[in-house]
This record gives sequence, structure tokens and C-alpha cells, in this order.
Amino acid sequence: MCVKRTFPRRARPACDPTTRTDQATNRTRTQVGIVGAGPAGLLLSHLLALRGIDSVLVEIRSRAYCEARQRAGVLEDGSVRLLREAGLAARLDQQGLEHGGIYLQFAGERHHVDFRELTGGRTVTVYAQTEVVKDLIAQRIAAGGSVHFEVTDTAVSELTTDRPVLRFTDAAGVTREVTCDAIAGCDGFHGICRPAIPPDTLTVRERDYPYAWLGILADVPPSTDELIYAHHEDGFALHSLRSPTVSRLYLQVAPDEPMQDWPDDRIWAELARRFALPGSGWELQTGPVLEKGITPMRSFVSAPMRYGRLFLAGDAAHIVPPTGAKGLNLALADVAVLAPALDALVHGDPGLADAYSQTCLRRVWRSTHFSWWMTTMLHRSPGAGPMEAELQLSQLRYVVDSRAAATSLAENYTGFPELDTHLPTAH
Ligand code: RFL
Ligand code: PHB
Repeated sequence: MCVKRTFPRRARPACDPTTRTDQATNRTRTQVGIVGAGPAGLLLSHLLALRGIDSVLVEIRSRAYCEARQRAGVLEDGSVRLLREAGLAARLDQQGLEHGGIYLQFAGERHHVDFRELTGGRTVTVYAQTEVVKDLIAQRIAAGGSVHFEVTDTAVSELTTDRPVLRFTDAAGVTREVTCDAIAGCDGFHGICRPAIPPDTLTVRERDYPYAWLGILADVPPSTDELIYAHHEDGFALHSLRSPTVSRLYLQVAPDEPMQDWPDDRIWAELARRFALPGSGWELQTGPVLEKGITPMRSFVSAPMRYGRLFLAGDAAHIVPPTGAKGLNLALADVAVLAPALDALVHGDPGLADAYSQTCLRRVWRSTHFSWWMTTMLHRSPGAGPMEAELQLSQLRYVVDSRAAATSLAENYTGFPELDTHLPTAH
């Protein structure tokens, strides 16, 4: 039997928030103010709209910049389900590339870790964050959502009252003040929301890694059917992709590595060395480099993810090194929890909002551990001696030889715990 569930829409009291503007003072009233048009902020504003909740979203960058920023590429199966159930997967279902495993390469051997077989059919999907962001922005604009790009002077205040305020100057230079029921800080690691919280109320755990990733986007078909994570004595390398004709590759480099020391030929030569499989006939295909950049690696968790009526989501609260492909997925998972919590809160029930931080932090710490584990197993630490190298190789061999160890990698990579989308399934 197909049951179509709809969201209970509560009637709004006459004096209660819908988004409306007082022209003279540029004061606006909304239910949820959202800072940041990354995946977290955009998806949150859509999930809230599905529940009949108004939001105003502000973004410091232009729409074009947000849509072009090269970042993540891998969606867990729960993230795909979330986007699908939220009605956002038309292009994802056409263009996303479902992957049933990864390759782990070390000591001149390449081993397949088969997620489908190890996890009872779970997979990941290669679909770039740029595309997720494009889909979300298009949806918010088409739905008439209030989204302001190229704002300046974003500030949040009155956070411990039940009427927190979001201030900003819009692209036309008009200073605006939005009184909200709650504010979502989805403004990434360098945003203004986390610093608006008194530091003595936050516990921060963090670790920097003594290496970085040099990433390239290349106009060449991938040389592999699934991602290759390669451990090499010269450092880690990752072969990912964006489409059947565009590859995404990463090289471990020093954190202070000058980009100008890496002309394209040197990058390709180093990638070829780290992915080489002598005697196998496999070769890395090269092509024009479309874009390149260096990304530092850090683990960071700030808790709780709430201060009064300010709720942090995504990179604003936590970041992980990219080796586990978790950052984007965590951002989406946070807002899947935050949307129903804010829905209940603005209708007078604080229970889910009170549980928000703790609910999210369980997944955050699982992903933080997994990302740290993948990172330290696969990278070469400067100054590490033969003892560390043997321990890493033993760990890698254990993962490919032991079904239990491989299953642990597979269930974490595809997403653990399984995501509750908090959305009704449409049939
Ligand atoms: P974002 O995407 O950083 O968005 C925050 C937004 O807030 C805006 N902002 C402000 N807006 C208004 N006023 C202010 N004062 C503001 N300050 C900032 C910013 O301009 C921005 O638009 O955070 P969000 O939404 O939490 O999303 C997080 C993800 O972007 C991030 O975790 C991932 O990209 C991490 N990541 C990966 N995650 C995965 O799940 N799978 C992957 O395969 C993966 N690969 C990666 C990655 C990150 C990488 N880099 C570059 C860090 C690969 C790389 C190389
Ligand atoms: C990517 O495609 O950008 C990507 C894939 C897997 C990772 C990190 C980044 O672990």
C-alpha cells in the first residue's frame, strides 16, 4: 500500500511571523535567519520551506562564486536519499555516478573494497558539491525563497532572547535588520556565527595535520572505474572524478607548499609515480588542468552546536580532513536534524532543539574518528620512521585481508549511523 504523508502545517496566529518588511526602517521579521549559502544553509532553507517555515538566507559571496567553488565530490547513500526525498534529485539521479566501492593501493598492490557486498548493498554517489549547490540555489530561487547574495557586515545578536537578530548590508548597500525566532549559523569554518558565541561556553577539540592536499580538476576521462586511495612512500594520492570526461586528483604536499612550485607537468609526473602499478599495464591518463589549489587538513569540533537561539550546522561547527569524504555529508546530516527541531521550536516545543547538539555530535564524532583514521593510515608524516611505515602497511593489509576490518571501512564510508532524513517518503 502506498501511503502519502504530508507535513502537519500548523495555523499561524495572526500576529506571528511571516516574512514582512517595514520599508521605513528596513526591519524584517522572519522565523529563521540563515547565514551562509553553502550546502548546509541552502538545504536548511528548503527543508524549512517544506514545513511551511519562512527563512531569510544571507551569503557573503556571489551566486556564481558559490556555484563554482570546487570542493567535495562524494555523497553517502543517506545524503542521496535525503536529497531525493526532499525533491532535489532530478539532476543527481541523471548525472550522479553510483560507486559500489573504492580501491586501496599500497606496496605496489591495488585492492578493491566492495561496499555493496560488505554492507548488504550500500553505495556512495559521485556528484560534485558544485552541482548540489547549483540544484539548491535554483530550487530556492524558483520557490521565491528570500536569498541575499553579496551581503556585507553580517552580524548576529540578542542570541539568548527568543527574538535573535540578523543584521547585514545587502548588495544594493541597504542595511537590513531581521528579527527571527532562531538563527542558523551555516557560514562555514571562517564565518561570523561561531565567534559570536562566548568562547567560555564552547569546548573546542582540534588537530592540525602536518600535510595538505594539492587538488586538480582535469579535462581527461578518469583512468579508473572507482576512486583510488593510494599510500606511497612519497605521500598519499587520490584519484577521484567528476564525470565520465572530467577527473579530480589530489596529491599530499607540505602545508606551506608554494603552488608555483607545482607546474602541471610536475603534478602529473608525481601522480603517475604514486599511482604506478608496475607490470599491470595500467596507466594514468593526463590532460589539461582546469583548476588547481592547496587545501590544509584539520580536525575540529566545537561543542555544543547551540548557544541560546543560535544553532551551528556544518563546517561552522566541525571540520574533518577530506580523506573520509565526510564534510559535505555531515553538513547535510546536521540540517536534516535541525529542520524538524526548528519547526518544533518556533511552534513552542523546545525538545528537539534542546537535543540538537547531542544528536548531531554522535555522528560528527564518528565521522571525525573515521576521517582521522583514514588520514593517518594513508598519509606519510614528515619525520615518520620505518616503524610508523610498517604499522601503516600492516593496518592497510588488515583492512584488505579481514572481512571485519573491510566492513568497518565500508560502513563508515557509506555513512554510519544510517541517516534518518526526518522526511516523509513520497510514493
Ligand atoms: P560551506 O560550504 O563552507 O558554506 C558556508 C557559506 O557561508 C558563507 N559565509 C558567509 N555568509 C554570510 N556572511 C558571512 N559573514 C559569511 N561567512 C561565510 C560562505 O561564503 C559559504 O558560502 O559550509 P557548509 O555548508 O557547512 O558545507 C560544508 C562543506 O562545504 C565541506 O564540509 C566539504 O566541502 C568538505 N569536503 C568534502 N566533504 C564530503 O562530504 N565529501 C568529499 O568528498 C569532500 N571533499 C571537501 C572535499 C572539502 C575540501 N576543501 C576544499 C576544504 C575536498 C576538499 C578539497
Ligand atoms: C573528491 O572527489 O573531491 C573527493 C573524493 C573523495 C575524498 C575527498 C574528495 O575522500
